[in-house]
Amino acid sequence: MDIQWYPGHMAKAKRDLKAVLPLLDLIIEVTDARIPFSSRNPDLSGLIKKKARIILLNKADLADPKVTTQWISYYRAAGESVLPFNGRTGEKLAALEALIDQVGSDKLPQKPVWRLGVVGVPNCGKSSVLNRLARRSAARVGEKPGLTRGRQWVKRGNLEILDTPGLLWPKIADAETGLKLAIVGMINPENLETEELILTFLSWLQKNYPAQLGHYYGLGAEEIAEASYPLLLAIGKRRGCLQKGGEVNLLRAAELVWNDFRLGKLGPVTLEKPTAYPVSF
Ligand SMILES: Nc1nc2c(ncn2[C@@H]2O[C@H](COP(=O)(O)OP(=O)(O)OP(=O)(O)O)[C@@H](O)[C@H]2O)c(=O)[nH]1
Ligand SMILES: [Mg+2]
Repeated sequence: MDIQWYPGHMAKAKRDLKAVLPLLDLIIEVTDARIPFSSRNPDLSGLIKKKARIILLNKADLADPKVTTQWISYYRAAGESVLPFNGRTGEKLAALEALIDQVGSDKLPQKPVWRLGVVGVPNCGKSSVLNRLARRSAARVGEKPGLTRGRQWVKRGNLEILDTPGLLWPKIADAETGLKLAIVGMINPENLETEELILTFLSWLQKNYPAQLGHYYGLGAEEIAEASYPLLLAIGKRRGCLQKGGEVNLLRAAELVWNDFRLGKLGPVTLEKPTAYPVSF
């Protein structure tokens, strides 16, 4: 099921989170490294107050490593503990455990057991991170946002880890944020045509990642310099997204690009930088 973020859902997520926060000593805030700003919930800091926190830039394998480095500096400068992570492979798990140890020893020296909560917006990889830490498939992982229901504690050494409810609601402050959340698959906005979404995204990629885009689809500089509509037609034609009569099926072409992006085939892409935030599409 896809979450539409109506006020009712938001209120419920907030209620659930408020109910579990007193149980927790340490928070792992999972974000999507491709949209480190838009995948955070600005209300969280106020809710967790001075609790120990680690910010994970998850799905770092899909993000532009140069920009990830900028985000790490940005968060460190703000006094946060931050780490890039891959919830799918568990790469950097040892670094995460070391960071948990460091933050825990620092902030919770007198506690024998640290109760840790994994929180984040839909589909950012909370369950994947939990399973890595627990070293077993304790929580269900899936493509669809909002998959995890109910509360789960998992024990591991001196850690007790809570999977959910750790669902945060994305703050969709403007249309651009909505587009970014939709592109990475975090929300499924109604009234947004796939073709329109991907045309907007393509023109952003043309400006920001032209070489990667050209390389993956085998397009020349001239094609990349076209408007996004003829570019999408060119991609569709090249990839055989055709309908009866040999014309390009634009929806299929858009879905192909979207899928390629989500699988990381277009190469690492980050949609927002700490320096020039907000990035314009
Ligand atoms: N490439 C990549 N995919 C990841 C990573 N972490 C998680 N995923 C994938 O992202 C999707 C969502 O992961 P989950 O762990 O289910 O995310 P969640 O935050 O628990 O999702 P909900 O419970 O539905 O809100 C799955 O298809 C995962 O395999 C990562 O670091 N890299
Ligand atoms: Mg989950």
